[in-house]
Order: sequence, then structure tokens, then C-alpha cells
Amino acid sequence: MPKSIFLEPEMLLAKDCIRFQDIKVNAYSRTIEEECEAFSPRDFLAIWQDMAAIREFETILNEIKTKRVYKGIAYEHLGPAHLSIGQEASAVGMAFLLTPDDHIYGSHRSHGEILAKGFSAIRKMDDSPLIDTMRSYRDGAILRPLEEGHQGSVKELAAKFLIFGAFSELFAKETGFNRGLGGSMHAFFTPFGIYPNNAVVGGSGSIAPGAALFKRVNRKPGIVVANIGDASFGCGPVWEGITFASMDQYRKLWDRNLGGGLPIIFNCMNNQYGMGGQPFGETMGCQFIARIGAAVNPEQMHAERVNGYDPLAVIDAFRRKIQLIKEGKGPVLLDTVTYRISGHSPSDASSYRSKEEIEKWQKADSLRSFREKMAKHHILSEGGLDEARRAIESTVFEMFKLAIDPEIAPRIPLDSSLIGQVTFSNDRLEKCDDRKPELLQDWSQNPRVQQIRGKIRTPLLDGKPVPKKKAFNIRDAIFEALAHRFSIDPTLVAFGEENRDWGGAFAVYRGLTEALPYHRLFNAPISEAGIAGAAVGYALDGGRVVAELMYADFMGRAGDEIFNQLSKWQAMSAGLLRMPVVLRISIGAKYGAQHSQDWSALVNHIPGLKVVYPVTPFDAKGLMNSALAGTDPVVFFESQRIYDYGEIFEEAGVPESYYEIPIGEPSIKKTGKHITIVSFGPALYTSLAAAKILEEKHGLSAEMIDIRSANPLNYDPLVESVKKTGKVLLTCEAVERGCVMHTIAANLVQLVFDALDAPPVVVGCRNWITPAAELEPMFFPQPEWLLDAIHERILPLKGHQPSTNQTNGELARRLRLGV
Ligand SMILES: Cc1ncc(C[n+]2csc(CCOP(=O)(O)OP(=O)(O)O)c2C)c(N)n1
Ligand SMILES: [Mg+2]
Repeated sequence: MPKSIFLEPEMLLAKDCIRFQDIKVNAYSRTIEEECEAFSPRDFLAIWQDMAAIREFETILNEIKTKRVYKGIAYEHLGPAHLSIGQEASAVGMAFLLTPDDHIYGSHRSHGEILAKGFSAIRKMDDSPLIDTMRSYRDGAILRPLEEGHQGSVKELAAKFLIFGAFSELFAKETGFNRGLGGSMHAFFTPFGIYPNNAVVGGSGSIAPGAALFKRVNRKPGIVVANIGDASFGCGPVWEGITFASMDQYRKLWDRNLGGGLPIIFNCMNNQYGMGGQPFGETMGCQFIARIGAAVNPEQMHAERVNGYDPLAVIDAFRRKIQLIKEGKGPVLLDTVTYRISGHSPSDASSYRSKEEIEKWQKADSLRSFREKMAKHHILSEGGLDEARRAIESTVFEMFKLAIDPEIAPRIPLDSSLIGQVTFSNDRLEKCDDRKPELLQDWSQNPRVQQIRGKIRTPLLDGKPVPKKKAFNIRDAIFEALAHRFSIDPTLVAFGEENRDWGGAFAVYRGLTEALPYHRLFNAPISEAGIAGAAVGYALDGGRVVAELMYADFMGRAGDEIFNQLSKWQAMSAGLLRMPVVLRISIGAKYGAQHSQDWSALVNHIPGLKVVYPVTPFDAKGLMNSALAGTDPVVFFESQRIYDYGEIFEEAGVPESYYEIPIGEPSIKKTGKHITIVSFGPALYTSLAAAKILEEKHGLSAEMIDIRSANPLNYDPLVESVKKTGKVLLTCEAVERGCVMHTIAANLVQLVFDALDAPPVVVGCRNWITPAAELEPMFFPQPEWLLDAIHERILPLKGHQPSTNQTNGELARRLRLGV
């Protein structure tokens, strides 16, 4: 059980000091003789050629960006090119020992890492799987232009494939790894273990731990490397990712057989600059990124600084760190010192640094020094090295020419709807792996299951409403859906703050603790970015996740992970990746301004997210079942206020058996003919109260529609209803300005304008803070607000005396004031 550490005051209050171990700095000391025992001349030649290929690849990019021509070949590249000229040794050293099972995640400056990892994977793969991979990848779309006329070996063909696929991706061509939808800063090719790179600084810092978690939980081979820049260590999500990756529980509470600490290396590609700023001496104070490890755990993350200008020093560090990870001693932090001779981007005039500094690093250039070392020790001749360099440069140039050729490498047509098709995968996938799911008990023995068995699942019991305590409620509904999927999908894990104790913060998970081993349900640190980021990484690596944010108000802490990562990778992969993540987010009340906000409009605005908000047990179970069977990211809102509500709409009750409600289908909760009331979230119950008054006092029947899902949304039932009633009021519990209901109102005006007797009216919360619990009725829509709004702006209600001001004049006044 979670409470596992007894806290002794004598120990915690005793006088002592914290001791640190020395953190090694550029301590590589292997002799060339030792290296010659470890590596063959072929290996040395491979290191050399990989570095040369990266240099040429980026030189071409630099030339076409700055001069629009390279060796007489003109091309205009509109997109970005964050070059890493100077950093080649650190990329090749990082990738050299990694296998295709080892996954790298990177940054906006990762062309070099992509190529290095690809070359390394190609060398480690047998020809037959290699050719199969290339032939099957997007049905051979990248390979086809290269195969014809190719004279050399399969591995040489694969090198061309890698370079051509990368160039094409950068140039937004169909022949890119991801049909050009990823581009320079997001390019990746998973069969070689190259996972998404990230335009958001430090983006991979919170995602890669999730990939490592996937390997740990699912006992997959390999490690994960997060290649991130020095300046990214100023980003909160990177710290959260490190915190998530270094939790004690992996080694102290989880089954030992899983392998211990997360298999991850945070590898700082420390080029000394973050655009024009200098982390060391200017924008940060740690002086050495490696120092950060000392703050993280007693092992100090095995951190050390490595000379990233010597590929052999980097390889040596990776060899030692991979061994530590195999022993379960991860995570690891490497501070790989390098230097980007190129500017931040080709338009960068490098005004923030001196020419002399650049020249000094050019003199220390890793290609030059490696060549000298090889020649000096008679490992490879200068002539042989130069010849090998010329050969790979020629291949890179040839691939560049092919990638810019519009016949060989076309773009997707501008009128293509491909992006729309790949924004969601819309698949159904029972399980992400075939293993038997790990469970600690049979569900029939589970206390929660037993408790639920005695509950009433229908709206009425002996003709009377069911008392709350006896009703099968929304909590139970979500629990049942989760228990079902946990029993089927072995990869499914759930994590978030307070998930394992107390049945989760809101008791939805009560019973899961007994049923699931630690690694399938665990507490995360208070790291919303770390939680959402890990969910993304877990899914990218192949698993299914339910992650939880305790309050919607904390989405801000995970803004990048939700808005830029969770939502975008399916489209940026041109549909090759899937994102089976359910992000449970509960919406609070009673806790004031920072704990009671419905932020559904924020996620609804972002393309690539499905947004649901069920408010009945029937809907909660059916929609959670769909979300968990799907392959798209679903932001699943839940209202804390109504967790214990039973079913009052579905006469047949909530089925015990499995069923799904398709995401995007609104639900008509009550039919009527005089007015349509559309709601999202718990405003359904406010509408119900208003509808009752309309009926009883005014003889008007309201048709009540709960949209249940903001995106996607089938408007047909709404249109049909409004055609029938001619009037529509829309309500939700988000602040009115910019809420989901305004989008729906605007769309209804477009879709059904002719049928409307009056403009749609939106009633949301006031455009101000959520006040104290006692004052909430001045913030959340009340039934009278709805009636008053109908009376003033849609249909005068005979004998109705408004108690609030819902007139258009008042609306205009509030808009003018911005509240
Ligand atoms: C979150 C975020 N903030 C700012 C930027 C703009 N930006 C792009 S690269 C960069 C510098 C990053 O420096 P570092 O992490 O050291 O990587 P390097 O560019 O040196 O490889 C900045 C500030 C961004 N892309 N993302
Ligand atoms: Mg940097």
C-alpha cells in the first residue's frame, strides 16, 4: 500500500549534512589502444562518415537558406532550418551504440541526431528486415524513387532512404517520413528508433519519460534518450519530466522484476547558447547542467559532463550509462558539451558572440580532430578518410537533388484533405498488446465491484427516486469502464496525483488499488506537465493511458503538453502514430477562483483533441468505454459536484454489460416542441429545473439536448430540434465569453438561420472569478437566469417577473466593460 515509509522524528530532526559525490567533467581517459580493442577500423570509418554526412546535410541546408543555391542547384526552402554544424560528434557519439529498440526524442535542432540514429540503426539491422521496413513503410513511397537504379548494398540503399526521407520531410514533400506534415523540427522515423523531435524547447523533456515508462511497464527492450538543449533546463516541464522519471517508487514500491528505475538518459546537447542568450553566465546559474543531477536523487542521476567534441568520449559515456540503466539505476543525466558553429538559424548573424570564439571552435572542429587522430594512430589513412567523406557527401547531394525534384518528390496538393483525415485516427483498438493483463485479483473479489452490485441502476425504485446512497452514480460508471479496459488492454496504465491512495482524489478509483499492481496505477508527483507529457510519451511508444489532472484549473500547468503535444502528433505523423490517451480532468466547485473553472473551451479550440463532458452515469460509462477503446486523445471532463448523481434520464437504467456511446453524438434528454435548450456539462440539471418551470408555469415544453461532446459534434439532432422549435437557449458552466456554447450558437445560426424565431441565446457563468462557495449563485447560471433570458430575448413569458437582468442592453453593457 502507498503508505510505506514510517517517518521517525529522531531521524528527520537529527543534525547532519547532505553529502554529494564529485561530478565528473570531461573525464574520458581511454587510450587509443583501448579504443582499438573495442572498435574495428570499420567502426571508426562509420563514425567518420556519419559525422561527414550530417555536416554535408546541414551545409546544404545552410547554403540554400542563405543563398538559395548549392553547387549550382537552386532551391528555395521556406521552412526553418535549425542547424547543428559543430555538434556532429555529440550526435554520432550519442547514437553509435543504440539499437533500433532504443528510442530517441529530440528538439528543434535534431537533424544530426536523426541521421546519426538512423545510420546506427541501419548498421545494426539485418538486410532482410531492413528492406522489409523500407518496402512496407508507407507502401514503399519513400523507397520507390531510390530503388530503381540502385547498384550498391541494402545498407547503402537504406542510408539513401534515410537522407532522402529526411530531406523530403524538411521540404514538405510527399516522400518525407511523414509526408511533409512533420517538417524540420518534428521529423522522425520510428522503425529506426527515431521518435518525435519537438519545436517546443524542452518538449521532449516531459514526453520521453513516458516512453521510458512504457518500456518499463511493458518489459520492452531498449532505453530512451531525451536529447534537449542547455537552455531547455530553464523550462518547468523539463524539471517535471526529470521528477517524474526519478520517482523513488520505481525501485522501492514496484515489482523488482520490472527492472527498477526508468530507462532514460536526459542528454543535454549543451551547445552553450539558447538562441542569443547564454545559459551559463547570463540566464541560468547552475554553470554545469550536470550539477542539476545532484538535486534530483542520491545517485545524482549519475550525472557527468562529457566532451561532446570527441565522438569516442560520448560513446564511452553512453556505454557506461546504458550499463547503469540495465542494472535498474536510471535515470541518467548527461551534459554533453558541444558548440554550434552555425547560427541559431541561417538568418542569425551571431551578433551575440565574437568571431574569435567561433574561429576557435572551428579550429577544434570534431571532424578535423577525429581525422587527425585516425591518421596519427594509423587506424585509417587520410586518403581513405577523404575518399569516404567524398562518397557520403556525394550521396547526400544526390538525395538533396532528388528531394527537391517535384516529379520525384511532389507535395501533397494544396486542395488535399489529408490533414483532416489524419487529425484523428478514429480507430477502435481493443488492446495495444496481446499479453495477458496483469491483475492482482479476480474482479468478483473486488470490494468496489461487490459494493456496486448492491446499487440501483435505474432512475426509480418502486416508483420513487433512488436515494443518493443507493444509486449507481457517475463515479461507479467511470470505474466500471476503467475496470473493463484494464482487464483487456495489458498496456493500460493510470496515473496522476493521488491516484492510488483513497481511490483517487474523488474516489473514482476506489477498488482499483486492490485490483492493479503498482505499475498499472500509481501516484505521480505534483507535476501536471510531467503527467500529461508522460501520457503522450507512453502513447507514442505504443501504450494506452488514463492520466488525470486533479482540477481543470491546473491545465495551465500542462498547457504545452495538452495543446501542443497530445493534440498534434497524430497529424504531424501523417496518421502513422496514434494517441490513445484519455485525460481525465475534473471540474471543481466551492473552492473559489482557482479551483472551479470549466476550461472546456480551451481544449475545444485546439485541433486534434476530442472533448467530452458526460454528466449522467449512463453517458459517463458509455463515453468512457468509447474513449478507452479508441485511438485518439480524449479530454474527459468530469464535474466534482455531481459525481454522486444517479441516472435520472435513462429509464432502462445503466447496463451492467459493456456498451459504447459514440463520441460526438448529442443526447436528447427530454423531447419538447416550444424551445430547445442545449447544454454542456452539469448545466443540464439547471436546464432541467428551468424546463420544469416552463412546463408547469407557462405550459411550454422544452426539448433538452446535452451535447456531451464539444468536439467532434454531430449537429443534425440540434438542427432538427431547432427546426421544430424555432428557438434555442444554450447554457454551460464555463464563463460565458468564448465558451463552447457560443461556438455552437454561431454554427446553428449558419446551419438553421431560416428556422430561427429569435437569435440563439447563450447563458454561461459571469465573466469574472468564481467566488467563494457561499457566493456561487452569483456566478453559475441559475434556473431563473435561463427563464429571464428566454423571457427577455427569445419569447416573452406571460406573467413572468424577471429577477435578474438578461436583456440585450445589459449584455452590451457587460461586453463594453469586459466582465
Ligand atoms: C517553449 C519555447 N520557448 C521559446 C522558444 C523559441 N526558441 C527556439 S530555440 C530556442 C533556444 C533553445 O536553446 P537550447 O534549448 O539550448 O537549444 P539550442 O537551440 O541551443 O539547440 C528558443 C528560445 C521555443 N521554441 N519554445
Ligand atoms: Mg543550446
